[in-house]
Amino acid sequence: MADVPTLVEQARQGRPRAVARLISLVEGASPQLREVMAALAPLTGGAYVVGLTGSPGVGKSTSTSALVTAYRKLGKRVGVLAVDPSSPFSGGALLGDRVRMQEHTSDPDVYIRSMATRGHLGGLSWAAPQAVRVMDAAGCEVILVETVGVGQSEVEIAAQADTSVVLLAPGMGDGIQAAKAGILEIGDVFVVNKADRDGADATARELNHMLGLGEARQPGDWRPPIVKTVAARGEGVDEVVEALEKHRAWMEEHGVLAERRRRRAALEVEAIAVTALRERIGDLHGDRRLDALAGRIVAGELDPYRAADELVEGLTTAG
Ligand SMILES: Nc1nc2c(ncn2[C@@H]2O[C@H](COP(=O)(O)OP(=O)(O)O)[C@@H](O)[C@H]2O)c(=O)[nH]1
Ligand SMILES: [Mg+2]
Repeated sequence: MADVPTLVEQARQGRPRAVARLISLVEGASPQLREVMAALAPLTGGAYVVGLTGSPGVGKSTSTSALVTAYRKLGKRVGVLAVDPSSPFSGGALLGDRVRMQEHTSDPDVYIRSMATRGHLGGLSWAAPQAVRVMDAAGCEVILVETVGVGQSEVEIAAQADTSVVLLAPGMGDGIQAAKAGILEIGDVFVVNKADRDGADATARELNHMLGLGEARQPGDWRPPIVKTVAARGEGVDEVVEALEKHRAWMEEHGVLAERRRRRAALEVEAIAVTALRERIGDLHGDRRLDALAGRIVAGELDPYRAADELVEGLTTAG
């Protein structure tokens, strides 16, 4: 068993090993998580959380690393969470990320963590926000969350970041894909990376066109900027930081930041509650209650909706 009060105190002082231990407790869904989160709650809320999403290979890790460099120049303490929804923990993609992050691994003011979510019930939805909380409590002023934009995950990242950055690159057919995936709606800042390659201008133009076709904007609404970068050489990265800071200022001015954080907290609670309920339903498989309900459905005495109601009532009252 971990000594939670000591770990929390050390994390609060910014000790990397304590931060790492606490995130391991998150990842392992430790029974001590409740104690950890209770202790961390009053220490959180100071971090600005930026999500980076985009297709594999677009340059998210390279951009993240370049953003770390830029924020370190500004003297900020930075957290990086690379969430991979598909690969196992020691997967190749994460190995590549580790290489790209190498220059920061000896910096005591940078916390880097890769997190695989495959095999977690509810996936990214509950684990990543708790890891973000740990980094937040450890005094990270900026937390960069990298994830692949597949399926639901870009929606999830939008829910858990203060600002969402969507990355595209020329020649990846990203324009059309982006529109299909609904990725245009979630981007607060768009980055066309690999601007050293042919087609970057065309991609930016196409994107600009598609953004312009969206719903009519009110004066004062946020118009997502498009920034061209060569992340591999750090070019354009200061402009990305500038766009992020502008978006953050705009959100604060319009009450959007507080609103997003409330929505994020609500989703966090929901994810934890749903996971807990699912676990209890799972427990019931070896239980006579579900079996008895199933028997009554087969016998025509009960319909499945009524049975589900009874099951849920049983779950929430049985404690
Ligand atoms: N030409 C070019 N290559 C880049 C640039 N940024 C990243 N890359 C390369 O693209 C590949 C994928 O980058 P990575 O950051 O791992 O992408 P991720 O899968 O989105 O995290 C790597 O080989 C990078 O070196 C860039 O600005 N220009
Ligand atoms: Mg990556």
